[in-house]
Amino acid sequence: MSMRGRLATVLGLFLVAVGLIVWSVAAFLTPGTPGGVMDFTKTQAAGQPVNITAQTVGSIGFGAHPTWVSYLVKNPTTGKWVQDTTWKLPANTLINMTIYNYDSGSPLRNQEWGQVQGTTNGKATLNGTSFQVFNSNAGNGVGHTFAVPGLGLSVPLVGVNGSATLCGAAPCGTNQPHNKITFSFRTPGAGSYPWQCFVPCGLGYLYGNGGPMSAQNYMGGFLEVVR
Ligand SMILES: [Cu+2]
Repeated sequence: MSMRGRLATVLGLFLVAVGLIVWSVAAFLTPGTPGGVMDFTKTQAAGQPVNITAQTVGSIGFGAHPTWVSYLVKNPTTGKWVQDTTWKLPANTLINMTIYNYDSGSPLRNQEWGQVQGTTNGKATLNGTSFQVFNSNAGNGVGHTFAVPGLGLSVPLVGVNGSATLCGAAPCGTNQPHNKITFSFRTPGAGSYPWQCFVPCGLGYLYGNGGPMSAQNYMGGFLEVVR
């Protein structure tokens, strides 16, 4: 092969490699499509605690309803953010939850939702500080709750300052205004346990309870607990 031919081949291969790198980075950064089941049963040894990382955003920024509020969850294997609220979990196992809330808040209509309920120690942490109840009439209020009625579990997700420039499209990064909320709970025996947000955050819908509030993969989903 001539020098020119060899150079062309090398250049061609280089461009293919660059293309592949750009494609994989873009694929990683683009959130996954909703509708699947996020499996948390295979990423740790049997009986070991399961770590779940989720985020709540004021507007998802993509898909059929880009302006809707939504939850996203981090794929435990790939680390990729996915808009998927059906989580497969092992039974009788400690779950360590970390939720990054990127949304602003407001006073709760029912102050009961400001109380942490059903976690292993009856508490949660807000940016590293332990709390049992959050007074939503103070500060930035509450944006959402993570609640599993069947487990008596409910944790308020304290809002960020609404006058700041908030993350406008998911997945949001920790360089954007957020509150980090952590708590732990134990899964019961096998079964399907619905979870949801109880803050009427469906802006523009009747009483705030339509749209994302009543749509799976946005403000609610299922814990599919398996043996
Ligand atoms: Cu909500």
